[in-house]
Amino acid sequence: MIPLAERLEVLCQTARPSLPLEAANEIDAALERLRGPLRLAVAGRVKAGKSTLLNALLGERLAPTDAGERTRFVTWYEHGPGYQVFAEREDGELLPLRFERNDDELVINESELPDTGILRLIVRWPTARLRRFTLIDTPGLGSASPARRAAAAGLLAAGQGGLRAADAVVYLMQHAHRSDVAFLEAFRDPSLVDASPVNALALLSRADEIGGGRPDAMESGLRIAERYRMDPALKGLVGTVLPVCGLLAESAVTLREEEYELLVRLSLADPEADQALLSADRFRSWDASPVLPASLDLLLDRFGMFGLRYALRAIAGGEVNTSLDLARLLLEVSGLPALDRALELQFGSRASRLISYSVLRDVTSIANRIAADSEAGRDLLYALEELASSSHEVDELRVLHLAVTGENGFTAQETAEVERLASGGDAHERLGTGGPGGEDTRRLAIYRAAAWRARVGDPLHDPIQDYSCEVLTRSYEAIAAEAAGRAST
Ligand SMILES: Nc1nc2c(ncn2[C@@H]2O[C@H](COP(=O)(O)OP(=O)(O)OP(=O)(O)O)[C@@H](O)[C@H]2O)c(=O)[nH]1
Ligand SMILES: [Mg+2]
Repeated sequence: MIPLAERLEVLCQTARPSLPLEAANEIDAALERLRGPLRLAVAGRVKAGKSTLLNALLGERLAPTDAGERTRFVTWYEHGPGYQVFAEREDGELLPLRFERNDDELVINESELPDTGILRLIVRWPTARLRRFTLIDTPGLGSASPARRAAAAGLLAAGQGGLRAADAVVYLMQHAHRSDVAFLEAFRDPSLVDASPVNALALLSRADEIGGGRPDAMESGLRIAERYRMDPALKGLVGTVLPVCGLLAESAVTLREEEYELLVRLSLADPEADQALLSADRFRSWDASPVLPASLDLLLDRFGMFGLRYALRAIAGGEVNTSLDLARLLLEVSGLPALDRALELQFGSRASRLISYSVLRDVTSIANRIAADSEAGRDLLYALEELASSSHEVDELRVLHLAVTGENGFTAQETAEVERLASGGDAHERLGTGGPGGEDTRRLAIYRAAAWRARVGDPLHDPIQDYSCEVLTRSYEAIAAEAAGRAST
């Protein structure tokens, strides 16, 4: 089966010479994305902890964070060979911006930029993480500033010229406010997988603050996230819900030796430390503390009350003996490793499909715009619509969506089977067998195809169930055909 990305490129290249130049250039830019990494947006309400989490994912403090409303512009963190920062104006011009590193933090000179007329900031950085994902930070939804509100909503919904900018989204929620769900609904495309469990996941953010930062805050976070996972409203919108403490994750991945030493000194001040840790105010005004007041402020900013209590207990109890030990422990409790695994499973493994699909949508939207005035545009639009309806990769994503949302009534085991099939892996990965196995692969695929085919036309089925069974039959038939082809060469 020819991959969707390839068919899309051939189709666009064929149409290109007859298209208006501007549209042809836009299409070229959209196709360029097929060769780049997945674009993952971090979204959520103001102060949900988006930029802090993004830094944790990056392993560096590049995104500005603050207790007050901070992120002004949609900001793209892309992999680059060197260090560069630009502002992209709405007319497409790139303005280089000055920046510096201050105490490990990236400080961009953005104060002179106007609130309007700037499409986004682009930070190019040689961070390994960005090879896999381009990360997009967004101003808070519900921001007091209309320009920031529009920027955040525009990125995730229609965006410039109807293009969606992100291939996948991580949505941070502190609580499941009604407006959170309404927001997710707003950028869900019922006809396909747009903001569906296939390309969105939700985080219960700042989970350490649950119950005032008690020692069991993260366990409570796990339980609440589990409840959200079962919530019918969220189930149809996001693949999973995980608790995360971005602050601890960020501190863990950027922990400095001096910070560890300050914590060790505090841990020796028992029992005063226990008293000081009763509240943030007490901690800040801890007169007889063994460290300077400015250091207390710094530690509180970096770790929060839960993190301080957790770290001091671990140090005092001899559980950790080095800054590296502490970083590992904080990272584990922050929930970041679980998030990393979910990102890989949900987005990483099917990145090429998610990208191809969102490029297909972008190009279709360009063709749609020019169709009224250009015959070649109209022809391209028809060809793209035909491609969307005949692409097996798109069909598999659709079935995945139907399975994960429970709309086709699949069991958990069948849903896991669809998840495997819709991954971008090898035949044996898609079949769930241990390794490449020539004849075995073919036989197993034929057997599974037959099992799904037998279910097509079941009188108790609705059309969605029949469609799902047909698509899976074709998936296995294609795997069998490919295995047969390999065996005969
Ligand atoms: N306790 C705790 N505080 C956090 C956490 N994540 C972020 N914060 C703090 O919350 C404040 C806001 O964090 P940001 O990362 O700037 O939040 P944001 O969502 O990017 O905010 P805007 O860009 O203004 O919408 C900062 O003071 C962070 O230190 C967390 O997991 N736990
Ligand atoms: Mg921010």
